[in-house]
Amino acid sequence: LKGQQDVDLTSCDREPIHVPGSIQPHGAMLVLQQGRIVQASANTADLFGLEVSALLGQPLTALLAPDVAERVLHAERTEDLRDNPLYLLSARVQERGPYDVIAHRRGEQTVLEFEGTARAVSADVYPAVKRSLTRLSATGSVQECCEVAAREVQALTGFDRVMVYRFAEDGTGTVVAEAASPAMTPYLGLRYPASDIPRQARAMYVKSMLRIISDARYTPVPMLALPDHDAPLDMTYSVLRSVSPIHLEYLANMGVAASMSISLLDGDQLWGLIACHHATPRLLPYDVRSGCEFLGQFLSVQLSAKAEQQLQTYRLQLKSAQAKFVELMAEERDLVEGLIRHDFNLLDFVDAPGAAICLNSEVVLLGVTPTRDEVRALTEWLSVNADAEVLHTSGLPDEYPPAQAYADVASGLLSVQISRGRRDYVMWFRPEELQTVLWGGDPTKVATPGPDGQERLSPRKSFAAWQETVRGRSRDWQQAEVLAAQELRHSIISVVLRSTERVSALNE
Ligand code: BLA
Repeated sequence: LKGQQDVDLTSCDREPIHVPGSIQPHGAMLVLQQGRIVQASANTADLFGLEVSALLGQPLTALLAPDVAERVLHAERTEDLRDNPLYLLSARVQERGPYDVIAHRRGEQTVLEFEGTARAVSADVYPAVKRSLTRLSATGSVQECCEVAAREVQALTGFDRVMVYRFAEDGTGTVVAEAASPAMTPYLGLRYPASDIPRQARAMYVKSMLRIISDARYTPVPMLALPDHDAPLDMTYSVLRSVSPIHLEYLANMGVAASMSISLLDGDQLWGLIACHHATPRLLPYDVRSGCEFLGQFLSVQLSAKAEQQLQTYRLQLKSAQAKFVELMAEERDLVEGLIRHDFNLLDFVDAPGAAICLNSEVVLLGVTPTRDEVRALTEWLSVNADAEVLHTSGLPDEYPPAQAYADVASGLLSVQISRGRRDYVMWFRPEELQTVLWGGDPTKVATPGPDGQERLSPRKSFAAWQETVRGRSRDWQQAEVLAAQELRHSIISVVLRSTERVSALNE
């Protein structure tokens, strides 16, 4: 534990958060091996009135009544507790409790966790979750699904704030939906750097779906062990795992006393989290958490299905847009006119705020673009340096330094080559993403001091680093967009060919 307190911010990705050697104090932990207690948390005296020294090396009956102990051992023999914490039973220990006993297996060992919680809500959990699932199934888009999920989780748990936090490819995350009590400052739409949830934490959250910090100001309780059994326990699947002190400091800086998060997966990738905050300490009973975990799994499946549907719809939309262009170009007998003159134009084709058509030494601009001369210079560079029929980049200034001057409007380029020799191109531009993002860690704001009085941890520092990495970068082009551009190229070329045939026929 001591070593962990010394962790500094530069080694965030390396902090071994799965083996903290301690737990949160709202429960107690026992580790069994071959029926004997080989590790126990130091707080058993507080919870059960039994010193750890009286438990280590003893059979489970030293703590639990024989019939209760037998139920635990039976479950160990018969149920699949591997990597999967399961609610086992509610038990009294030495006339105290009742406690929720939650068990899972790690290799040779069985981990038992005792939580003392009010179970009054228990009977309502199942119908409430069922209602939530019905509402989630009735949603249309990914966005709507996230909004409903935030509301439902808030209703199930009573947290002050429930957010759906979605990861981008670069690991940054955005609050895409939020249900919060009116007293909370809204976080909706804000974006946070990747380092706020380091890599090993994300990897762990793919394996275990839910974590709760019931009081972010807690003092961790160390695990004690028999001499030959003191290898630190891997707590990936434990419900009482003591969390990173760095993260606790982060929560304190945010004014959050209790936090819970549920993993949202797309296949085996972490798509996002449902993140919950409470201004005061809060412990949810295990069965409510289980209900939330189930809801998270259901939501994950819904999100993947809806994202796939939306992609299909976008593909169809791109296809019909392309068909429409072919029609317009044929009608106009003039390619450029066909591409720009109508209400429906190039800017509706792929999602970009600017486009340019360079044909027969003319440059036509649409929307937000670099200047005509800049575009002309760009076509010269393309004709010399790019031999691909379709070129796409989300970091143009890196590849073509003159673009640094207009990175704000064209950090991203999707370019279709009609004729390389004549420098005929159709292109779309995307702005630098930095310009379009609302940052949660606003670098211009004064930071709140951490618990030790110093501003040691804040999203602002990682923000500065991120800002450097995304300068001159735009949102990525989707594969469907690149393919659509490729197909549009074929249509344009066939129209160009037809019109040259017409021209040469006239000249003959
Ligand atoms: C974990 N960081 C987390 C978690 C969240 C965030 C949701 C999951 C744990 C939980 O459920 O509380 C981040 N929380 C956010 C963000 C919002 C939010 C972005 O509400 C936005 C609204 N954190 C840092 C830095 C480091 C860091 C700089 O900001 C490291 C140098 C570490 N965050 C960190 C670690 C964990 C974490 C180590 C894992 C905690 C654990 O599970 O042990």
